[in-house]
Amino acid sequence: MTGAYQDLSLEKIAGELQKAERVLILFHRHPDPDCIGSAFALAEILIDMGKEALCSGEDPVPERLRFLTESSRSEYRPAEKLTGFKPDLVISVDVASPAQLGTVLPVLEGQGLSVRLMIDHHERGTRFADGFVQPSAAASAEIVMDLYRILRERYDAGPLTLCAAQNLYAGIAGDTGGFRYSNTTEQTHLRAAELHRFPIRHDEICRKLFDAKSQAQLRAEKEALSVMRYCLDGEMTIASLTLARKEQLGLTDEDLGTMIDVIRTIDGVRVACVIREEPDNRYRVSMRSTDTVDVAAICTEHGGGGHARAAGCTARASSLAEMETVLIREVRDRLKK
Ligand SMILES: [Mn+2]
Repeated sequence: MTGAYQDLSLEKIAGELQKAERVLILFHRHPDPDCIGSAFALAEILIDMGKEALCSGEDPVPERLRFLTESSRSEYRPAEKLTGFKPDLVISVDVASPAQLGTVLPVLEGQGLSVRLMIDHHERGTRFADGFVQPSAAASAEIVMDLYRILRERYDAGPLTLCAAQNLYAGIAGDTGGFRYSNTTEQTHLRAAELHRFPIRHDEICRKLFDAKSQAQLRAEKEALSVMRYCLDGEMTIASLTLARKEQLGLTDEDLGTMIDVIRTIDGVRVACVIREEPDNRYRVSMRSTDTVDVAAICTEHGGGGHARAAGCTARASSLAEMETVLIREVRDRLKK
């Protein structure tokens, strides 16, 4: 459902980008390799076309992804520090719902700006701008590659820079779990193959994305395994982290992203769920499904979004126990179907 917003072709979006002089590219909160890779690759492409391009989002580029943006000619700038930039086009990449833009939206509105275009591949979410949403794309970075092709053929986009190629590869590798998830298609591999024409260090990118772990991340994974419960006859795992425990273990949000991975890979588990307490009775939920259960449907009901097999939301509940009960019930109802 697109509501009042229009689906646009990539040709149309390319035309809008061509006309713009200063482009602000937005990515989602709790950034992942796909949103960072897509945003910074697009910025590089636009800078090559003689434009100015900045990237913004509620959270800065996480430490573990800085290797992607270090050599970029663009930069991350928090929304409140954009005054003076005055973009003539604001475009979001990989953002499924306005909630994922977080505090950026009101800050932009305060500057008289709104998101005019969106490029995304999430199946579910809440549209907030005209744009191109293609759920069959494994990553938003795939769509940025298609957009680049049009900019190259029709307008003055130059050859991809190594930085752009690395960012695109990281986006695709990130969202496909290193080409292992069910979203990986022939098209995904063809696009990745195209990026191999550049001297990208795919081995290094994948090692940094998937293998390299900080000690804090391992503490978080250890915690996930030790507090994890099996529910629904072992078909669901759930692990919760309170604010107090997070503090006690010295963990930051950046350290928590892989907690879900260690509890979703257990034999027989069809749905895995990690709940992290946030201030003011809010709970950040990550869900993964290994088969038919559409976890995006559950997360959408709580204001989030995502893919059928990987989704998230930030929901409200009176307590952590209540949050757990609600989610277990929603999974149970879907397992029965
Ligand atoms: Mn993505």
